[in-house]
Amino acid sequence: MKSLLLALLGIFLLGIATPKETKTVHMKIEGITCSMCSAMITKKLTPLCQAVSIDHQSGESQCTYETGKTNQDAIVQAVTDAGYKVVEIK
Ligand SMILES: [Cu+2]
Repeated sequence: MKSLLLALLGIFLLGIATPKETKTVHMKIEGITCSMCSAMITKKLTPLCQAVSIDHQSGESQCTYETGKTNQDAIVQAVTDAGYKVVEIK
């Protein structure tokens, strides 16, 4: 139990010490018809991403995330959960 706490503390301190690495995923999302759709997806992505931008006319979107916090698959899954489909990842 004590070692677990120490391990957690270590991870915590490491998280502070290391600069956060970010990546941006560019996706084309299908099924967006209006600004409400992009607002819905943004709401789903906000807990995962530092920055989200979605063009509701083209479906082109960008999502910047911390590599240690989440990954591309989780982001695609969040879009899917919102009821939309990622058709292209760049
Ligand atoms: Cu809509």
